[in-house]
Amino acid sequence: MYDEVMDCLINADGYVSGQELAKKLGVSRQAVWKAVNSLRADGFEIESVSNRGYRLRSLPDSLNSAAVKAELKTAVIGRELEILDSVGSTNDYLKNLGAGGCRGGYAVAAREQFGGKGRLGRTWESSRDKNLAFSVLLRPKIAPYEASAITPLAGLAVCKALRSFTGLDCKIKWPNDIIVGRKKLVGILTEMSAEFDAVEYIVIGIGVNVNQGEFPEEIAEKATSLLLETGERTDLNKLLARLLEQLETEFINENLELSRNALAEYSSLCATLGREVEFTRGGRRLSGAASAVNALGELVVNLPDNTELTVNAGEVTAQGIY
Ligand code: BT5
Repeated sequence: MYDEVMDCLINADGYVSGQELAKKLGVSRQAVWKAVNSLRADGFEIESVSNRGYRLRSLPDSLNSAAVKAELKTAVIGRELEILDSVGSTNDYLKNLGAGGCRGGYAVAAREQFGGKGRLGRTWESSRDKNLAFSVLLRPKIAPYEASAITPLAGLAVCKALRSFTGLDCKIKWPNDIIVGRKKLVGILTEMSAEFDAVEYIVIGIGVNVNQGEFPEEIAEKATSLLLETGERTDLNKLLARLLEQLETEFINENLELSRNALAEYSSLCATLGREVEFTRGGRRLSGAASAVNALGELVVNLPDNTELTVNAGEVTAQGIY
């Protein structure tokens, strides 16, 4: 009843009476009243005026699936959306659903994520109700080696959505961190379950620092948030809807491939290109100039002896970023 009453209030033009709602939904006025109270408890501001009825004044600040859906214009991604109150990791939660057969496009976000994962066993920090921590599941009909475009496309989508939503000069740190200036705003963790010749599902996990004003000491130097960069609070529900939309646009338009167009766009937003980078190869520490990203999403590095190497994973530090 919660969702139905909320849908009616969101779509109503002004007041709707309890009686009208009860009749439309085929339930008692008592049931409508209970649903209104649960909505209020979740942060929906609902006015009630005798003889006129209920009117929605504002949507909640904290993540709420109905508030996201009221904004969302996608066909697939996030059409099925679950908002969890608290979870260890949205990626792990969604991988479980993936193993159980949930559909492609399924998305999960959490108000609180207490065991957020980074790459290579690292952790991702996020305070309750301040940030976005969400994951999206895809079921592309491709072989594992064809999945290399997904990570850069996800980075491109998030970067473009944040640029247009906030006006900030967000850039991509290869392969797919989003940064503002020298600091990290977004981390992305892509995980895949695959047979030898077919992908079963891919989970893309995205953490965005939104309304967090302070970070734990260990990351205070390298982390930033939309609040710190813009001085303003951002509506988490609207931002999540925008991010899901841009992910869908990028994945569908590009057919999950890194087309020339997408690669050119990615490269123009990639802050790593043109910088000195360091990485480890065969146990040796190497450094060179990052010159390009190739069609497989790999970083092309020119070494001082004029040889060229491609780097496809692991850790690359770029001078001047972090
Ligand atoms: C990442 O790893 O940046 C991927 C982070 C992905 C997080 C999302 S949230 C939703 C989904 N569910 C999950 O469990 N994970 C995904 P990596 O490149 O390894 O960076 C991790 C490093 O970034 C840490 O070792 C810290 O130094 C730093 N870090 C941790 N939390 C941060 C934050 N909130 N902002 C900026 N830097 C952070």
